[in-house]
Amino acid sequence: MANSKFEYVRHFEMADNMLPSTWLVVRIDGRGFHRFSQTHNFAKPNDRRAIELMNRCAIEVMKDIKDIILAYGQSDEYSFIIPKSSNLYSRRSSKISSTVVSLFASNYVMHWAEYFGEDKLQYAPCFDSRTVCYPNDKVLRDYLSWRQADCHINNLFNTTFWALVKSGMTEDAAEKHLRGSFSKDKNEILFVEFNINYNNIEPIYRKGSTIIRQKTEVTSISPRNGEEVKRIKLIPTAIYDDIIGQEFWDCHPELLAEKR
Ligand code: DGT
Ligand code: MG
Ligand code: MG
Ligand code: MG
Ligand code: MG
Repeated sequence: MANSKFEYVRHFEMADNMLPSTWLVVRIDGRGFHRFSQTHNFAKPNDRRAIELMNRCAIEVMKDIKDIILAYGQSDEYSFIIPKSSNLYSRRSSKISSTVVSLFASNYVMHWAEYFGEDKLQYAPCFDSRTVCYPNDKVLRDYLSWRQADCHINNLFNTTFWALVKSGMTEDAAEKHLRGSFSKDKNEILFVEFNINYNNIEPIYRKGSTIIRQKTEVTSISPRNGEEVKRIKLIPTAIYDDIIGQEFWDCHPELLAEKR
């Protein structure tokens, strides 16, 4: 008997398939990472271990979910891009969101010690997730530009704020000092007072991390004759480029190509 009398309850489930032929973006974001970063003594303004762990999780997600063509991350968030042509999980929104975020969070816990060493994980981290569809390439690029601009604005602020605090200003005073300031003011404070040229700060902090599938030569040992075999594979790899300008997209034309 395939059917039971209980099976009608299936019809209470609502379809949540995302529009076909649109870009899908899954964005995950750490829940309460203001507290999480304090509890785990994240370095200010940027903790290299935390960023590299986030990147590792995104890479593991992309290794598992092959439909994702690019991921962009900064702070406690990551966005995963799924192309218009994808039919992943029949484009069901909650199925896609929940699978991506669950994989991400379990990898975060699984790989924590590789990045934080003796600094133990104090409590279970949690991430939220949403899937949004974007109708065309322009809106998708504007979405990614929005996230990278957010990274820049926050990083410039945080870099200046923590430089002021580390030089002896109270957090309240630094906050007041920077209120209403423009980018050029913060660049000037960094340069004049701290001898920091903001543009020389490592791109991983200024630009965030973009994971793309890069052609990489991998060497394996043939089980047949024990000889080395070299092959080109597409390996998800973190880069720290500007993704707002045209140049990145010209260098990677496959990302926006219709057919894949
Ligand atoms: P939410 O997302 O509404 O649950 O709340 P939060 O607390 O996660 O806030 P959100 O996502 O707007 O901001 C991310 C927080 O994580 C923010 O307080 C800064 C912190 N954070 C992220 N990366 C770093 C880092 O590398 N170093 C430090 N010190 N803090 C970081
Ligand atoms: Mg958060
Ligand atoms: Mg928030
Ligand atoms: Mg966030
Ligand atoms: Mg099942």
